[in-house]
Amino acid sequence: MGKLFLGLDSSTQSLSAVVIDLDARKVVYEHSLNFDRELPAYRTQNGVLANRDPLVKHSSPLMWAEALDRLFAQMEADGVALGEVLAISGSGQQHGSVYLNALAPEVLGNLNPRKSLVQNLRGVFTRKTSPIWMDSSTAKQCAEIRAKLGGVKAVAAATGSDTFERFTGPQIRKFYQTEPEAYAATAHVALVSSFMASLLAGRVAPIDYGDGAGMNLMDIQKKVWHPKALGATAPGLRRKLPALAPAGRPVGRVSPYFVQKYGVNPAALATAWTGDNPASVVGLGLVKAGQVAISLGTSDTFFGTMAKCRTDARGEGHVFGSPAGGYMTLICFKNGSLAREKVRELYRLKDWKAFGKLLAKTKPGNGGAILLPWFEAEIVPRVNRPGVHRFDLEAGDAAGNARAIFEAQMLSMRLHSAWMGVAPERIFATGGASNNPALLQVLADVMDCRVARIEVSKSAALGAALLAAHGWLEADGEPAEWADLVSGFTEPVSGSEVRPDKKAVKVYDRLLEKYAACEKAALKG
Ligand code: XUL
Repeated sequence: MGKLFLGLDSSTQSLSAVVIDLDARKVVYEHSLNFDRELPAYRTQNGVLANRDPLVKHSSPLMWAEALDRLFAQMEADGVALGEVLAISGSGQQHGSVYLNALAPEVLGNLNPRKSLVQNLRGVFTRKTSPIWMDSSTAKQCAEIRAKLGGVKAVAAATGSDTFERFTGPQIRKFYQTEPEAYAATAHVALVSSFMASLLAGRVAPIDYGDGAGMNLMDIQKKVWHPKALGATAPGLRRKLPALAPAGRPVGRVSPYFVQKYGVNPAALATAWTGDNPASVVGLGLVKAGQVAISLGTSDTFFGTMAKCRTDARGEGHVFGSPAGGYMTLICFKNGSLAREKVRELYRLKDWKAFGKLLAKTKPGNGGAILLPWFEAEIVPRVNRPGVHRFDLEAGDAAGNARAIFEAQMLSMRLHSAWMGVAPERIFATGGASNNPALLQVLADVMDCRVARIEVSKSAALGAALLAAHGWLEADGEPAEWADLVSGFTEPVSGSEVRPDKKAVKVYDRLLEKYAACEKAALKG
C-alpha cells in the first residue's frame, strides 16, 4: 500500500471524500453524500434551510456533523483502507460560520464513539443555524464596517476584499446586533472549514489564510487578525476567534472518536482545512505564481495566483491566501453559462455545434459589435439592474450575437483581472463550457495566451487531499515542492491546447478599449 491521504469537501449541497495514493499518483476513492437526499430530516433544499426572508440563507451545522459520521461509515463499508490513511485535510464552502459556547473544547476533546457526533455536540451551539455564502441579508452591516474602515479601496487593501454580504465579518456583526445575548455567550466562532477540522482534530482548529481572507477580518498582508476590522465588526471578537495557520498544517492526531468508531489510523494527522476555492486552486494545479484557471460554469470564475499581494481598488475581485503560498484571486462573473444559453435559445440554435458554426461566419472583433450580457444582476462589474445592452449590433443578427456573447465575456475577464498584473504562460479552462472549442479560441485570442482544458472532478476535495499530503510530508521532515506534489494529478487534457491567433490578438487589444467604454456608458445609463 502506498501513502494514502484523505481530502474532504463540505460544500453547500454535499460532503465529498477523495482518497489519493501519493506514490501511485492516483485517486483511489471518491464518494459524495448529498444532504437533501441522504439527510432528509434536516429539510434542506439544495443544502439550505427554508426561510421566510429571501435574503436569509442558513444551513445546519449538525447536518454537516451527521454527514461526517455517515461518510466515514460509508468509507468503511466501501473497504477504504482508513487504517492506512496518513493525514486528513478538507475544504468548506467559504464564509459560512458556526457559533460555539465555552463547553466546546471539552466536548470536542472527549467525543464519545458510542454516541453519534450529533449526540456529542448537543449543547455546544449558541446559534442553531449557520449563515452561509448565499446569504445577502447584511447590506447594512457591510456599509457600517466599510465606513469605519475608510471605504471600498481601504477595506480591500486591508482585508483582501471590499465588504460583501456573504463575508463572515458582516454576518458576525448582524448576529451581535440582532442576538446580543447569544453573541455574548459565544466563546468560539468557526468557519465551516474550521468547524469540520475541529471535529476531526478533537479540538478547536485554526482558520487558514485562504478561508480567513473571506471574512473581512484578516490583515491580508500580514496574515494576522486585523485589529481595526475586528473593532469595526463586534466587541470582544478577538477572544472568540481561533489562531490563523496555513492550510494542511497538522493540528494534532485524529480524534480517537474516528479511530475507535471507523478504524482510522491512530497516527493519522488531522490538519487545518481551507475554503473550497483555495482548495480548488491546489486541485487544479495552480501552485506557481502567475498561473491562471478559468472555470466556465453556471457563473464564470477566474482564479489567479500571485507571489505578492495586490488588491482590487474597485473592490470587485477577492484576494485570499493561497494554500500553496502567496496569494490567489477569485473573480466571479455571474452571467456565465446561463447567459450563453440564453443567447443560444434566443437564436433557436439546437446545440453548441450549431452555435459554433454560426459564430464562424463572423470575424474576430465582430466589426466592433459589443454585447453586454447582463441577463441577471452582475457581480463583476457590479450591475444591480439586469439588462442586455447592444452597441453597433442588431438584435436580429444571429451570427453577430453568437460571437458577441463569447467576446464580451472574455473581454470582461481581461478587463476586470488586469489589476492582478499577471501575464500567465498558459491558462487552464475547466467547467462545462470548456469543451466548447469556439469559446476557448476566443479566450486564447482575447488573453493572448495558450489555453488548455483541465478536467478534474472534485477539484476542492482533491486539493484537500494534496494539502493533507503536503502537511504530512512537512511534519515528517521531508517537505515537498508543490509542483512535484501536484504532478500526475492535475495534467491538462492531452491535445486540448488552443493557441492564440496573432491577428485576432491585435484586434482584441483594440476592441478592449471600446468594450470598456461601452461598459462605462451602460453603467451610467
Ligand atoms: C466564494 C463563494 C462561493 C462559495 C461556494 O466567495 O462565496 O464560491 O465558496 O461554496
